[in-house]
Amino acid sequence: MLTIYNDQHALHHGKFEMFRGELVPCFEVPARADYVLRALQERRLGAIESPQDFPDSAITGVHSQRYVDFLARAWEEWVALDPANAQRDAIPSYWPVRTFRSDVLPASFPARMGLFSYDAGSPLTSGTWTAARAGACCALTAAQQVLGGTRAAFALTRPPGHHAGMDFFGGYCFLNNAAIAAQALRDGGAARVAVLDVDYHHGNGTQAIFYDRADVFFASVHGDPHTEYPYYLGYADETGADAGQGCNLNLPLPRGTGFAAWRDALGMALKAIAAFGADAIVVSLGVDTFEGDPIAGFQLKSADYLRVGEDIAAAGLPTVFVFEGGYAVAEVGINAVNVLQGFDLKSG
Ligand code: OKP
Ligand code: ZN
Repeated sequence: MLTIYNDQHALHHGKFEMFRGELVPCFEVPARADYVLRALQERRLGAIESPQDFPDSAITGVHSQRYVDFLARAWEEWVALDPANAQRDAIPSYWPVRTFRSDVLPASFPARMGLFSYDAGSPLTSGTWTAARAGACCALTAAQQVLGGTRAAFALTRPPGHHAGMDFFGGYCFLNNAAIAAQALRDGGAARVAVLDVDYHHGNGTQAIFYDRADVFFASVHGDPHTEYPYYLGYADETGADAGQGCNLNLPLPRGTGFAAWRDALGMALKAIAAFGADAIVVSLGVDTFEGDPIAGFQLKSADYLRVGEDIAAAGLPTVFVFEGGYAVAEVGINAVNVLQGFDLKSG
């Protein structure tokens, strides 16, 4: 498995996230990627290459220009509010919910930060834009390799991406790397692309980006949003809109679900992707489905991830893996690389 990696991910290093009325240390830390990199090297899974650079147009295919402009300048605006802010992460605290306007961009930076986000758990730091942009370039490079005939490639990136929407950040995500890769596959000639999201949390951003499109199928297995983050999207009755009707499949499962039931759901997602007639797959590879994950509730064991990789390989399609969640830091490398190794063994 070819891996695309860049150490600029470490420039995104949030200190604290808001959780139930207090600031707690961030779960989404640079060490996560370090563990995955080390596991890849130890198992000699294949070449590890640096990303190429891509123009902003590769990002604005799925994100709005005004959101990209906001992100690119956010840190300098935050520090301009108060020089002491250089020592503090930026966290939003106002949001324009229903009845407020989102067509007017307030001059106030905190007001704009709220307009472009949906939670207080995703601190924006001095290096967030650089890290997120480098991550998107990893996803784009992986997609480029797969378009060029490589069977599969893994974008080892953080921060994750699948909660980020067309014009908002949240859930630790700023740029939707999986959506950016899927759009690049489309632009590069794949007529029909599927995004398979196996992270514990529903990929609300990816779903929303492609919800009314017939050319990108979104399938997700995740914790039931009635009780699990992101709560407001990810229900089974969300099947797509307009031309995209029938091109969205949510398979929510109760907290506590173990591998047998989870694997059945994965099988349903893969069956739907085959029926859709996808030419390529982008996998949002979160391993927070692990039994030891501190912020999630499924019960997968490390060895189960080998089977996950095998099942995905059996689809027989060119595949871009994009790293998402997984917060049991010491095990995140074993679990993610088990998926990739299972895939490699099965696909020969
Ligand atoms: C990102 B990804 C934890 C509360 C949950 C948001 C979780 C985002 C997960 N204190 N906060 O899907 O792995
Ligand atoms: Zn997750």
